[in-house]
Amino acid sequence: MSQSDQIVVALSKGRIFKETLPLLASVGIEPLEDPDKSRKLILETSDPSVRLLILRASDVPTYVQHGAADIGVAGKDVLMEHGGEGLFELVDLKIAQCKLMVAGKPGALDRAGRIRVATKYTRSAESYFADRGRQIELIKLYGSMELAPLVDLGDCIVDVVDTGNTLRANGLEPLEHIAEISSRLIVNRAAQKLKHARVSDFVERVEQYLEGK
Ligand code: PRT
Ligand code: MG
Repeated sequence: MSQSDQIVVALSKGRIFKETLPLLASVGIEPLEDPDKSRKLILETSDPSVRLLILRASDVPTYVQHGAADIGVAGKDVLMEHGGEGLFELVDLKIAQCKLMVAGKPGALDRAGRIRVATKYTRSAESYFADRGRQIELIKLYGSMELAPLVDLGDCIVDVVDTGNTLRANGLEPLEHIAEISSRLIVNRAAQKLKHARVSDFVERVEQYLEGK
């Protein structure tokens, strides 16, 4: 098999992997192992020309940008932070849907002066508050953002919210809506040209599956 027939797809474990499985199955691709059971980070599939890389969600755009993967599935939240260099965002897969929100204790934003914002979404938070002319101080976190306001690390957080149960369980509430989020099919810019036939076949089959849903 020549290089241009091979295709590497980058995914993250958890919800994106689970929700991408039916989509891959529809284009005839089944992983030969379950990433939640296997420790392998490269999974062969039922299609000998397709391999899956199992990555941290926020690393997917980086692997695709640099061509370590040809195709990837990443949340719009992750893509907004990455910036999209070196890749095309081709299809809205409408999976792993949620909302990017400002959240905090009730009334957390009703204060004069700088707001302290704890988040891993620093780029999105910066541009959201800048657009509204609100001065902020960013506190960079890598996870469990819901904890921060409880111990006065920041006035509010910027995080993705699905059911809102995690906010509620911690006495927080959604305060402002930043963006609707879903996962996107992304493609390395060079692969789009050099592996055109293989990549566009994959993308078209995914689009057909989505249209038929
Ligand atoms: O876990 P890790 O640090 O490796 O990365 P990750 O958390 O970004 O990965 P993962 O697999 O949890 O999420 C992958 C993608 O799924 C995200 O980039 C989003 O695009 C999307 N997504 C959809 C979500 C959620 N729904 C979601 N609910 N990502 C995270 N959450 C979190 C939420 O922040 C809260 O802490 O899940 C928790 C439960 O949410 P509630 O609102 O239902 O309580
Ligand atoms: Mg997570």
